[in-house]
Amino acid sequence: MAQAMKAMGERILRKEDDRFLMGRGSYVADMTPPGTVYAKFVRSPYAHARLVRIDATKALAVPGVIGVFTAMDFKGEVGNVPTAWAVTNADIKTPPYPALAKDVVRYAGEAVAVVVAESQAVAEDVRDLVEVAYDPLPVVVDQEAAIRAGAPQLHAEAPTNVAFQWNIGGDVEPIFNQADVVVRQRFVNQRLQPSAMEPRAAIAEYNAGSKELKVHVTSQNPHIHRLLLSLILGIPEQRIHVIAPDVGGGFGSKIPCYPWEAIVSALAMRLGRPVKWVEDRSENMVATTHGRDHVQYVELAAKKDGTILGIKVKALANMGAYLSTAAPGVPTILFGFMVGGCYAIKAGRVEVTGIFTNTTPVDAYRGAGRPEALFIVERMVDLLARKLDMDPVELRRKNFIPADKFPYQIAMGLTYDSGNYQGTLDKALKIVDYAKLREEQARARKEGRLMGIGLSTYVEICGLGPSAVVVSTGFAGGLWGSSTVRLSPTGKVTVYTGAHPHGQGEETTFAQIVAQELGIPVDDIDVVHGDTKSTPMGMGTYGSRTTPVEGGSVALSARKVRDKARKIAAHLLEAREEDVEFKDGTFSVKGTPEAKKTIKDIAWAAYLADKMPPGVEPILDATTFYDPENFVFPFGAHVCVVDVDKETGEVHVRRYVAVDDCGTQINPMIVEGQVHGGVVQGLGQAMMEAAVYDENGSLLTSNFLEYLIPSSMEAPNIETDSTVTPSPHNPIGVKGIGETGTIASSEAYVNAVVDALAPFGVEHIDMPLTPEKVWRAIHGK
Ligand code: MCN
Repeated sequence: MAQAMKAMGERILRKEDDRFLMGRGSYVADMTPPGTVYAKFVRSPYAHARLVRIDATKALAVPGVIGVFTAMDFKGEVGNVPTAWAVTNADIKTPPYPALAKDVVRYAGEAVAVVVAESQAVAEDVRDLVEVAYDPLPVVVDQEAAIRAGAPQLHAEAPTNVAFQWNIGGDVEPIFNQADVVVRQRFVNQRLQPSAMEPRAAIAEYNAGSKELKVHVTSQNPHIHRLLLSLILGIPEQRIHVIAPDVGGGFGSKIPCYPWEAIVSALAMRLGRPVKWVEDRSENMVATTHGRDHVQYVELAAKKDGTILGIKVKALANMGAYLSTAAPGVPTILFGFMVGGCYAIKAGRVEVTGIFTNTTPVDAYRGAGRPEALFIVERMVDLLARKLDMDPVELRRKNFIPADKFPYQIAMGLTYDSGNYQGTLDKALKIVDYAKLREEQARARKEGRLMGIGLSTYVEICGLGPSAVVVSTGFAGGLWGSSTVRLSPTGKVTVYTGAHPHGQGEETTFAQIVAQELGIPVDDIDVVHGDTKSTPMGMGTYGSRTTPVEGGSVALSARKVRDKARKIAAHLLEAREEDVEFKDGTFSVKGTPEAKKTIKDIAWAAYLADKMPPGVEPILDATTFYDPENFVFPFGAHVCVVDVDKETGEVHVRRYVAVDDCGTQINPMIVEGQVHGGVVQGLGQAMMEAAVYDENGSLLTSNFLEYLIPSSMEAPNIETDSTVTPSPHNPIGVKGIGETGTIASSEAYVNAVVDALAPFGVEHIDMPLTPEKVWRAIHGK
């Protein structure tokens, strides 16, 4: 059967892969409008210093240099970068986040000046000729050190470097007093550097005639970028046209509006020429936001029989030197609500302190808050199992929220929409043959071999909004989804979405949704995104929200089109609307099947508009702004089986099984692809990734020799399977899948390694589990 006829649930190849795999994509760096000049930022090598003097004399003497500009040159023109998630009830401090440092630099990599030249090469060379005199100040990079008395201070507005203090949950002491056993652990969820294939880039063009600023930028959310640029530059939004063309991955790091995008825009207006800035990899490592970076103190209380009673968490979140766009919401809202995981825990209390340090700002990174939360609860459950001498499977089963109790309100107040945690766990255990693995492990231990089995049974929150809930947390935007579904006279479809997929595949899956609703072949449906002029105001792609929220909107728009088409069909067929049936793209009259019109016929009729029913407008076209009534909560069970080499500390993943439930699947092949990518990203954190600063605040991991990410050599074979528990409130029953793998996999891996090392009494190792760390744990160092 031709691929084109398939709709939801089908494993069709991605429409976008033709251009991505054949080098036909169109990225910001590929574009060079006539007359383009090139910007390069001069960045501070010091993590904390007073700016004494900037001397551009030598740089300006180089042929081809157009100018060197500092903060003073943009006074009154470029404002500070606003925080879009000023979390409520957190006494949040938002010190100025300047586009270019004025008097003080607060992290190594902060921009102090910008060079503009006729060529990229000259701009790059000249960057090093700008002489900047710094007066170094004391540095603090560690969040625990930053809140100690006498620590260096970053901002006058934030005494003791505290950016915010947030908490959730009530008094857990009464529940803890009923406990027979309490397990305690300190965790370091290390800082990571999102390593998208394409670094960031922007090209700004200003049309003095129309007074319009056009910015091509690597963005996950062009409309949010437009809003933030408007606020920073003081230009009305309708005069800013933001286009995010193909984007080579983001993983959260392309959500924020970065100051340098505003500077490039201001330069284009000043110089009257297009200004292009393309980040190089070294710049990307210091100037693109980092992720995670928590220190967590956790206590889990339980009865002797394994019934979990309550959880207490104190987290210290390193925010870096400034609060980036979405940053405060990540270690609070996206973290705190989820620390109870998929267990029927009676009480929970989470206290989070956001802390300024002399490091690159931290913001969302795949999973954003949820990996930090699920890691805690899944490790704590294993620690409890060890303490009670119970099998971790049995302990989990005992405490799961039962499948017949959904929708289920958790102790933290959220309501999980649907779930069957037992179902995914059973399936995963069957695939690995858990009982047999445990037998094998017992034999291995007798023979002195180290084999470990690690579980992760997770649930996560995604599909952000509903708007009212998200805005109540302090987020400066409703998180609804938007779409227009428009049929041309010949019955082909264009879907305009407020999302901006950048590798996830919605050009295909959104076409599948419309194909399902309208019976039109996928090949006849194009999805347009990423341009503020052609798409409805939209909130972009992150938080695995695109399919549940934006996709929900697409389904609703398609249904509106179908309803309108049915009215026109009934009129043309001289039947009552309720007598007209719709199947496989054709309207027919009940009882007289020969009386029929295809949706294509109706598209043509709606274009001619000469025989329309009274009150019905021409053209098949509908727009929906869909605000979901709840979040969606995907879940699953991952099992990791490892062998550890006692002599070298090396870990070999023997099996990795992921059974996930993201509700109705639109394209199971894409779902699996997302799980693969997500799992490898989570394993990267567990195995090797870590951003490391020295005591002077220099990022030691500023290239791919020092900052290790997993390659195909380290990535294990990932066996995927699924169950399907639709979300009851979503128009198409879907939940997100884009982050589940990352949220689930690091704890599955660490649980497996710690399980392998149980004979040595090892209870915990902080990530990344490098061979050296594992070896030290084995040898008691
Ligand atoms: N899908 C499906 N059925 C479902 C759920 C999803 O067929 N029930 C499909 C979707 O239609 C889409 C894909 O799976 O094609 C992922 O959808 P979704 O879970 O809605 O996630 P988003 O599109 O919102 O993507 C965001 C998510 C996040 S938060 C990060 S970070 C991430 C990720 O996706 N960054 C990525 N995956 C990435 N993949 C690539 N290639 N590049 C990135 O930067």
